[in-house]
Order: sequence, then C-alpha cells, then structure tokens
Amino acid sequence: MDDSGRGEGGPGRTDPAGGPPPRGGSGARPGAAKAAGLRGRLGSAAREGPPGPSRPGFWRSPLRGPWLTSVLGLVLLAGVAVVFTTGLLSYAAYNPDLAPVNDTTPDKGLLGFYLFDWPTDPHWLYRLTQGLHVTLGVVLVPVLLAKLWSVIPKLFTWPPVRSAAHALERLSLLLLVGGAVFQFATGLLNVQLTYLFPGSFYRLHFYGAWVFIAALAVHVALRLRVVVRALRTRGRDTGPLPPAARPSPAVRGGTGLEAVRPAPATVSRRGALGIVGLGSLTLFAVTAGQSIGGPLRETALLAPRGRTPGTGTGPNGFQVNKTTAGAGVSPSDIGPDWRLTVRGGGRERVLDRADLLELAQRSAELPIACVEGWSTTDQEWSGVRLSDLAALVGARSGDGGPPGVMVESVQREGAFRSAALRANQVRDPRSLLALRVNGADLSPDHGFPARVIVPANPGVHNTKWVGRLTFGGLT
Ligand SMILES: Nc1nc2c(c(=O)[nH]1)N[C@H]1C(S)=C(S)[C@@H](COP(=O)(O)O)O[C@H]1N2
Ligand SMILES: [Mo]
Repeated sequence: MDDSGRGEGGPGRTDPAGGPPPRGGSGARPGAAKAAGLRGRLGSAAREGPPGPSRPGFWRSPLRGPWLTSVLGLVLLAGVAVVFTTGLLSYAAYNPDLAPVNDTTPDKGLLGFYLFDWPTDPHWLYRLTQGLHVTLGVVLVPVLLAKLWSVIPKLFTWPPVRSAAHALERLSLLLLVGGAVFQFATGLLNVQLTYLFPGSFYRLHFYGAWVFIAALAVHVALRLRVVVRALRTRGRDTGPLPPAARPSPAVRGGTGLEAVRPAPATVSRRGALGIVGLGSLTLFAVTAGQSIGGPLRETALLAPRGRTPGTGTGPNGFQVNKTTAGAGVSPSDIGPDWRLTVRGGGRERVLDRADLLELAQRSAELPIACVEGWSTTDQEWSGVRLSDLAALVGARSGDGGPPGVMVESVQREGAFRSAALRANQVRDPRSLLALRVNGADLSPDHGFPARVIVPANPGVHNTKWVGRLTFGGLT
C-alpha cells in the first residue's frame, strides 16, 4: 500500500489557491522558517487528513470509479429487491397475525401492513420463495463485497464531516452499510448454524431488513442521477486515463472514487466484474442444490442440510431439521403410551396411533421447505385429513367449515413445539396429520407417531411428534 499521498490534489481536498505549504519567506530567520514549516505541515494535515487512508493518493486501484460502482450497485439493487420481497413473503407465510405462537415480532405495528392469509396453492410456493430468498442472498455476497470495496475510499473521506447535510448523508450510509452487512451476516449464520440466535433471529432479521431498506431507499434517491450518468459512459472510463486527459480534481469531486495516482491496471473493469460474477456462480453451484432437491442435493456443499446427514436412504431418507434427540423427545414420549388429544367445539377425543390408522387414510405429495432455504422434492405423505379431525370433534367456524387449529408437540421445550394454522390451511384436502411417508411409517426423526404436513407451509409449521390439536379459538 502506498500511503504517502502528500502533495496530491484530491476531490475537494486541496484548495487550488492554497498551493504548497508555506516554506517561510525570503530573509526569514531559520528558526521562524522551521516553525512556519511545521505550521504548514500541520495545516496541510488538517486539510488532507492524517497520513493513511484519508490521503487522496492512498487508494490506488485503477478499477475504482463511478461506472464500476454503478454497475455493481444496480445488480445489488435488483437482487436486494427480490430478496426483500421474498423475505416479506416468508414473514407473511408464518401467519404472524394468527396467534402469539406464530409471532416473534408482536410489536411490528405498521411494519406488518402487507400481511395476508398465506395460501396453500401452489403447494411449492414456499419452496420457491424461500429458495430464492436464501440462494440469491448467498449469490449476492461477492457483489456486496465488491460494491463495498469499490467505495471504501469514501469511508475515509477527509474531513469526515463537511456540513450538516454531509453528516446526515454519512449517517444514512452507516445505516445502509451496517444494515446490509447485518442482514447478510444474520441470514448466512442462520442458514449455516441455524440457531446461533435462538428465538431472536427472526426479530433481528426482520427489523434489520426495515432499517436496511429505509437506508437503501434514501441512498437510491440520492445517487440515482450519478448512476445514470456513469452508466452512459458505458465503461469507457476503463483503466487509468493518461494524465493529460484526467479530469481535474474539481470535476472528480462529485464521486471521489477514482484513484488520483492509479497503479498500473492488471485487469480491466469488465474483467473485474467477470471475477465477481464467477464468484457468484460458484456459490450458486454449491448452494442451489439444497433448494432444487433430488440428486442435485449432493452438490449443495455449502448447505449443512443440503445433503443427508445420517438419514440414509429409503422412504425416510430426506433431510431432518431437528432429530428426536435434538428436540429432547424421548422414546417413551413417542412409544406405545403416546396419545393424541383432539379438542374443539367443546369436545375432546383421545386417540392412539391404531385409532388414527382406522380413520380414512388420505395421501398428498408435498415438500418440506425450511426457512433456511433447503427443501425436499414432493414426498408422498399419508394419514388423516386435518379437516376430518376437526369434524371428529364437531369443530366448526362461523361459516360452517373447519376452523384454524393450534398444534402442539409432545416436545417439551423450544420455539418450534407449537404452531397455529389458519382455516384455509386446515380446509385444504391435502393438509394431513401424517402417519406415514413414502409408503413407510414415519421415522422418529421425521415426527413419528404423527406430524402435520400442509401445502406451501413453511417447514417450521409442519410440527412433528404432535400431541394435541385444538381447533377454533384463533383469530
Ligand atoms: N416438534 C417440532 N416440530 C418441528 C421442528 C421442531 O424442532 N420440533 N422443526 C421444524 C422445522 S424447522 C422443519 S424445517 C421441519 C423439518 O421436517 P423434517 O425434519 O421431517 O424434514 O420440521 C418442523 N417441525
Ligand atoms: Mo425449518
């Protein structure tokens, strides 16, 4: 790194009239000249900033410039728009307004304005939206890093604050960069380590998203004109310009991105974009398999649950999120003494597994699609329709159809032991209390003796080891 940068004019940094630091007038005494020199150097340090990254000559890559930053910014903007939208959809898919157990952000207020009844059609809807959310989030990481790299000189702008407007703009950038890094980091950690933030991930990621998006909206409003202008150059500003052709510092003051003393180029700006693209493509190749499923699951090298850790092959050979051991469910909890309690309409029925197998058995081809982005292809589940279980106790809502249901697991602790399903989910004929999958009894890890499976439902609401169903009483 070169950090000399002394004597280099930079965007808005050198007062053109100021010239070089005073060296002492002719005929001045040597001591006075020394003092004046020192004063001059101090004055120059105040104008140019302390030695190091604040100096205009410090950043030397010839790649930096408005064109590269604009292209990266636009790609990021388009990607973030999709990630943000699918993120909101994922939030809506949890039906947070239905019951407190579904809602980790009860104080969302207006930030839940877009909530709607999550549909059950098409049955792969959540697979698609959440697969997009996570895959695109991962794929955008190299673009985000490149974008941050391309603007890093501005972090060290000197003076750090020039005016009130400048201070406000810098604050919005702090929220923007902080928000982006925070959202990507929490998202990636959740996907990789799942529960590093037990219970609070959803809150952090939810509120973080709104901070990030608000800052992004301000940023786009402030920079759109610069971006449009930069893109019109079609990358002609590739590589360093010959000194004579370089715009004056005053002209460049608008962006402050180009190196004033560029090092020789080793790659063109388009080449640099290609490298970023290659990084994204590589991440795509080792991630997407977890959402596509089938044989491609094996290619999801970066996805902890993309492959089949210990679940083997056969009818139950697809991903497990939480095992019985992980959830603290003991063999006796799900052994011969297990019972299902069904409540609703003022009545209660207690059934064992044999009773359930005597009720009408239905089947449905449905995936498991986790918020972490992984999903399975359709599995063939069979068991009792949730609507049949509502009818068993005579639970009805105002319109005569089955109402929503509160599902509780025999699992004693943990955020995922319980979920509320809306009436539209209970009423879908494919929504089951499943007893079997792909022609075999459920394995303990997939929820034996009985688990919920509902089309387009986020995986976490497909409760395993169900012990109680309470129909009605939800909003
Ligand atoms: N009781 C209970 N049910 C649960 C969970 C849990 O931790 N406890 N995990 C949920 C999550 S997050 C997902 S993605 C699915 C995964 O189902 P699978 O392990 O059968 O693939 O189960 C859901 N059901
Ligand atoms: Mo999940």
